[in-house]
Amino acid sequence: MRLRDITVRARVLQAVRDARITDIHTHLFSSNFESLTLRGIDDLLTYHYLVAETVRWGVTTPEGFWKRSKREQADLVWKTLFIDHSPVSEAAKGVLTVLNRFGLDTSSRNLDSYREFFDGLSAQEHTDRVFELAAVDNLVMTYDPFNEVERKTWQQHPKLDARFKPALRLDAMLNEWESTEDYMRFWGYDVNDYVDIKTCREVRRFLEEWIDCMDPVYIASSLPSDFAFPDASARSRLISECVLPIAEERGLPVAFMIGVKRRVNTALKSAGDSAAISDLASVERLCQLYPSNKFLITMLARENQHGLCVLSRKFSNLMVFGCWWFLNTPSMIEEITHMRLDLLGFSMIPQHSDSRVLDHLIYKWEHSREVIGEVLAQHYEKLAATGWTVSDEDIRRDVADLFGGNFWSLAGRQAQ
Ligand code: HDL
Ligand code: ZN
Repeated sequence: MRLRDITVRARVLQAVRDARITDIHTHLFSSNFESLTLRGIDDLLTYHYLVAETVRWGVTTPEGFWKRSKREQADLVWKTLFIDHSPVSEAAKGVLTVLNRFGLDTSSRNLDSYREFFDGLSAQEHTDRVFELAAVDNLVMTYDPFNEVERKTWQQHPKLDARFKPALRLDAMLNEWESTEDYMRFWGYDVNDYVDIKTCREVRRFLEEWIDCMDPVYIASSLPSDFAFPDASARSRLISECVLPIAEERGLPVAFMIGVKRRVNTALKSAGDSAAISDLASVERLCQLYPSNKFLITMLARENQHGLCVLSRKFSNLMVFGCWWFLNTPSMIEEITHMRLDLLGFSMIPQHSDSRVLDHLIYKWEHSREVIGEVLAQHYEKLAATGWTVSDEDIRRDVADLFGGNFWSLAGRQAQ
């Protein structure tokens, strides 16, 4: 390999390692939401990804797992996935990356020593250290106005930690309207189950009030694998008559995360969701019919990734983002990032972390930077092979676009 190629590779890997990140989708909470904050080793070990992987070994039934205390659950996960079998899955390796980055000795395999370390960290100090180790500048949270605890906290108008940006999450409205409309009626919105004109007016009022209260950077919802648009469902009318008009008016992107099959195994609770191939034609129609709306789209099925990239070439109001959930593994990130660079160049958002536990920011971004850096290096090496030279500024500009710039320009804001 020519000297210049080695420097290209080294410069790209360094630029990705140094990149400051806006993490556009997480389930983390600013410390104002103390009771909802997950952090430390027991929360890491009882992450629903690891619950599913533990129960697979037949060491307990799901019911038997849930009956245990969180500490006992963590003990069982640790024994099953780390002691009785080597922890090679992405989520298990992630726990070790976190421990290692905090300078803990993973070779000791001493779970109680890790507990002692995390018990010594205040929420604030823990948050600061994680942001520093992960080199994340800010992240977007998922706020669900239909979650009682979140609702109550928002209504006290909390002053958020500036690193935490809200997104208004509408799964309950779009995917469970039959039950959600009861809540909304109870809260004083004159709605009914067939989403007539009056209901649309009231739903728009609800959205306006929450947008005024939360100042979200986007509106979001996951959508089931059988999502179809438009159709005769309440969801379609809520999207076309309420969500998209308000989002357009407020200049807010709409993030649809498509392809989940919720609770295929109900006994596993939050670990019981699965994935399935979804209808790309519905995404096509959303972009076609609503050219003034800005769509952030990620899909859960590996089989949908290529078609989604092709659609993104056709519609500049479609920004593809992330390797979501079961696609957030090194092998899938590599495949999908190559595909996106080949088809979209730098006009896409390669990753979000989906972190649920504060410490996830460390491993999810370390693992993603490694894979995305390697993929980018190969693409720049191909440029170098044609005689095209890139300055360090070129590389840093491209990397900054991927890890925050593209999002903030889509959102029409600066990352303050
Ligand atoms: O719907 C979502 O936002 C998903 O990310 C789910 O929260 C899922 O449980 C998850 O955490 N995936 O990483
Ligand atoms: Zn998520």
